Amino acid sequence: MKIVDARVIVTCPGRNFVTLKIVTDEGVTGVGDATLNGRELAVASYLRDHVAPLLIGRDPARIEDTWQYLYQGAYWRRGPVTMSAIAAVDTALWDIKGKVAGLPVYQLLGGRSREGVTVYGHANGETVEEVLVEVARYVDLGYRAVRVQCGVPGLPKTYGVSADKLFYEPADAALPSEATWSTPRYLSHVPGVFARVRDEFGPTLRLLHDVHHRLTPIEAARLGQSLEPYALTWMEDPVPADLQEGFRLIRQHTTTPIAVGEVFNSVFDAAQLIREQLIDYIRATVVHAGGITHLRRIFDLAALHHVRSGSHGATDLSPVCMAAALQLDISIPNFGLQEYMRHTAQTDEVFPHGYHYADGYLHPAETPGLGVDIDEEAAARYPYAPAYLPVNRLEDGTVHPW
Ligand code: CS2
Ligand code: MG
Repeated sequence: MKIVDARVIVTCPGRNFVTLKIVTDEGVTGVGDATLNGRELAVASYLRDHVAPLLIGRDPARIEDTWQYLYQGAYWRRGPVTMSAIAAVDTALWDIKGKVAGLPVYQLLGGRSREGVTVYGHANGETVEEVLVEVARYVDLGYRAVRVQCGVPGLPKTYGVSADKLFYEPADAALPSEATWSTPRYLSHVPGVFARVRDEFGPTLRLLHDVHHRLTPIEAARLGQSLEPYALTWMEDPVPADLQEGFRLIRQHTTTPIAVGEVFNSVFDAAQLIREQLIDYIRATVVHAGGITHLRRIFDLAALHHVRSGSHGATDLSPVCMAAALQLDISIPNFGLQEYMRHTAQTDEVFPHGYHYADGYLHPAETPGLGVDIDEEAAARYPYAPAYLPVNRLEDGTVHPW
């Protein structure tokens, strides 16, 4: 079998997605997600101009060899653009391998380790009262884990808090919008929100919170301490993770578990965090961390160090990424949680998929391969539209990590 075509499809059914479709001479096809939020066309060009020509004529069965060829052969290693492009190729090749074998990809990864993939949804509101209503909505839908984000009094708009419920889109403008941040206002407000949520929903509902990298290590340590009575499952992205040893300071002060990794693209972004057991959950995902092949390597390293998975699953991770993530989630020994932000009906129309939600779990498709495809005719009806994540500033105007 040989690869005869590798098409890059850019579509915007409510938000932008970049998808690679690999076609073989025997008619078997595979898909891979290549979406990099706000930088979509850079990956599309990388794939179209620099990767697709190298794939033609290759044997699609050689997944590991193709990964190494693209990673080592480029000379320029790592980085989100490169690793998203490699991820798309890798994911599409696993899809093809599954179809050729007549098995869902998870069977090729060692088979099931669990009955379903526990997911968490986003309950967010401007006020605590709104948050409580949103948490109840997820509990009613059967969710066992809920991420809680609340507006901060005195700040006009908080990232991760939106008017739309069940679905929302953080990339909200054709040029970046701006949000304002105040650490003192935030730190004084958040513990009270979790006190109310615990009070209302009891001790067993798993609660999570995303800090979006906005604190320094000592501020994060204080937040972690102040949240200890409410027994969070995790505090996410407490600080930017460029300085991995920064997490030591947080760790020395709090037992609130830490999750990080949605912007990671290589095992080397996480190696120190994992080896020193500075985190509890690694949130890298298929599309941004080099595909199934490389993410499995990260999860294996994590398994040796008591770190569990908690893959990113916001709306910018397409149904193709979600389908691939579920194949890994169901098979690895150290699965923790999977984020699940629902897609719009238009997105679901463009990406027909066989995975489904039931009673707090996602279940991967049982069909051969990943169990997802792209409807190219539907995709063509939604042309690319520039959209960026907001930029965050302190009250004095200083640009601040979002
Ligand atoms: C968030 C996302 O889902 C999350 O955990 O951090 O909203 C994230 O900011 C976006 O997916 C970035 O593309
Ligand atoms: Mg996050």
